[in-house]
Amino acid sequence: MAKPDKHIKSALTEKEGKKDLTGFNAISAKAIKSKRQKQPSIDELVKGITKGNITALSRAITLVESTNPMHTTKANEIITKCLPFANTSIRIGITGVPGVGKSTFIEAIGALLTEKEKKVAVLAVDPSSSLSKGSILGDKTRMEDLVKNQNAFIRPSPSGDSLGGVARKTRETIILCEAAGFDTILIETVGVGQSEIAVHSMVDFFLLLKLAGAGDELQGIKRGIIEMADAIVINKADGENFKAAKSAKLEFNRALLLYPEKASGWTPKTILSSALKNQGITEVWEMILEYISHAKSTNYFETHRTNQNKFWLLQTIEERLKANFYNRAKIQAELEKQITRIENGETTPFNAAEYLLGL
Ligand SMILES: Nc1nc2c(ncn2[C@@H]2O[C@H](COP(=O)(O)OP(=O)(O)OP(=O)(O)O)[C@@H](O)[C@H]2O)c(=O)[nH]1
Ligand SMILES: [Mg+2]
Repeated sequence: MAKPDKHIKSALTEKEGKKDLTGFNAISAKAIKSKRQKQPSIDELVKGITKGNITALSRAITLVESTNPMHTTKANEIITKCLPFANTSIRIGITGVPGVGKSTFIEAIGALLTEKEKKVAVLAVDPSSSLSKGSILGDKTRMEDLVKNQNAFIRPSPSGDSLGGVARKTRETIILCEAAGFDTILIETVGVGQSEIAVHSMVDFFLLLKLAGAGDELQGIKRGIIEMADAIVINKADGENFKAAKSAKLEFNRALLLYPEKASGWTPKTILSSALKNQGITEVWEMILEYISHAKSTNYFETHRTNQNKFWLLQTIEERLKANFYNRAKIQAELEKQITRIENGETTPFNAAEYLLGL
């Protein structure tokens, strides 16, 4: 693929460009124009992606992540054209509190899978990363072997102000990665907010990483997340921690029995791992394969994906309707007035809502 930056550089170093400002501008404009011309077309990008070209894939993801409406239109077309090649991977969500070892675990399982000739894409849903940037840098350094691996592709979390926006971008990125031939998609998310619900709604298998010895409160894990998990992996089961991890496993196994049966008919499993020492990783992968073959044999795999698509359809409509409503100038002006009227006892919240919705 052409390198537009190189092109500009060579155009700008031409003698005339240096001597004469007008000429420089002309050359510069020419260079920019040619840069624009060198931007790959939608079809070129799609072709590149389906051939497994990482540059094309990255460019398309950048379009998906862009807030420029022109880019969004282009991205939508690319996604539509990639759809027939998508839906082919196993999508795995990995959650757990900060520091539990998600990135280290992904590095370990990523190494195992690429050894098995699998192509692994690692994505992240972390709406807070646009503020802190910390986890992006952290992830890249903690997955230093995987970053260099030819069969792995790591894309940090897209920045975005809303979880809905980040989730949409990640879902579209999954489609692009699948079209590019990635057969295993790992999605990391920090288990402290709403983001794990979003990730749970875009994966086939949801894995919760936990630490031994810390209560659920300490680990910031809500009951709902345990209920969503297809497996609990107690990480850092090494050194002095090993004993505690073993008893935590028994405890979780007992606790899991109290949860209602999952729609998939799958009984969640508990596994010990040390991502750092590369222990228990194969066991986790074998369990995931067992789950996938179970889910496929019962047709749950397909039904689940269809339901997820329905969920995102409705979710997107709701978000759009809400945004359209609140962004209207009339609503923005009237909302405050109605709040004051409620405070003054002049109207009720229900009447005010009726009034605003009727505007
Ligand atoms: N002893 C031990 N340490 C581990 C293990 N897995 C990860 N760690 C260490 O725990 C720390 C955090 O690991 P990460 O993989 O960055 O954790 P994370 O869950 O991705 O963290 P965030 O991205 O910040 O949410 C690092 O210092 C790791 O080396 C393990 O199995 N055993
Ligand atoms: Mg991490």
